[in-house]
Amino acid sequence: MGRVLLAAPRGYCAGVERAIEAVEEALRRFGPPVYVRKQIVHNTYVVADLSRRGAVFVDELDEVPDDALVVFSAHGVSPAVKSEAGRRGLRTVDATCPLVTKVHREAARLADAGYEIVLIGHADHEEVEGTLGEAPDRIHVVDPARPDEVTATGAAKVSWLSQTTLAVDETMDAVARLRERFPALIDPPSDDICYASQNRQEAITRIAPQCELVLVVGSANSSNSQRLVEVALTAGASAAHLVDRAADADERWLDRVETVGVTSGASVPERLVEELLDWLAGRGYDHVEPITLTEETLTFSLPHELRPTRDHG
Ligand code: 0CG
Ligand code: SF4
Repeated sequence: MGRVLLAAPRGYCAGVERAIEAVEEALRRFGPPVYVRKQIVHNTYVVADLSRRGAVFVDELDEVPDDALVVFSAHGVSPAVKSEAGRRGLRTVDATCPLVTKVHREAARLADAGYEIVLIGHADHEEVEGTLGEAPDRIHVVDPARPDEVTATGAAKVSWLSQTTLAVDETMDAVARLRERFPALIDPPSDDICYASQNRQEAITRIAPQCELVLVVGSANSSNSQRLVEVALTAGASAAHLVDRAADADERWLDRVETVGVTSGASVPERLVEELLDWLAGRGYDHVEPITLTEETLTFSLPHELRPTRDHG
């Protein structure tokens, strides 16, 4: 009766694969407990699963005992957190996504070169807190939806950077507004919005106009997942919702719906998508058409602290 358009790429990105693998490898190698500062990735299922296996998630380093091992999450940490860990002599594994680290380096480089930096992003997100920590006196965080609220810098040299998981179109609109305010605004040498965010947004954009309903699997605090809901609506879906699990979906959403678009955020295990597809099949949406925009092949090697040590024997 109904059909499902299943977007690809969806689900795990290279940074999430690596971060989860880092916690698993630390558990294998050192045994529990392995402390993790913040959620390793923003997915309630992943966090619950790793907790069951011996990971202990904490908000701040003061909750980590002195002799413990602590993993920094994929979203990155400010230099102050790293110094604190160093000062306490904690053993650390840095699972920050290399694409987030790239933004940190760029922020530090621009600040050293005397730039003021407008960081487009959500101030309460861990990634933005971490990047801001690279040069708190020189970075001004502005919400992508409200670029006019940027605090005037007055500096001759102004550049911009962004959170990696923003909506591409909204961010470019924000940059255009900023340029009106700061005509000398310098673009960063490369995009900060990562390949995974861009690909997932493009894939759902392709499908959304044909859908009366789009369901995005992802947790409420996952920035890239939230953006997929917004992008689907902008692209023409009649309705779009974020669901952590199939159990959160509401049958009333299916009223007069013929085509459902399905995708998932970069931190979402595929089994949660399968669970949602089962839920839909049970309600007559059993014809699933995969729509693949592009194949992703990028992988990142484990954090260096966990790479196999050379056998000197
Ligand atoms: O999309 P954000 O930055 O909130 O993170 P999430 O953990 O959901 O996925 C990518 C990463 C890291
Ligand atoms: Fe890295 Fe992008 Fe994945 Fe974030 S969403 S972990 S920046 S690849």
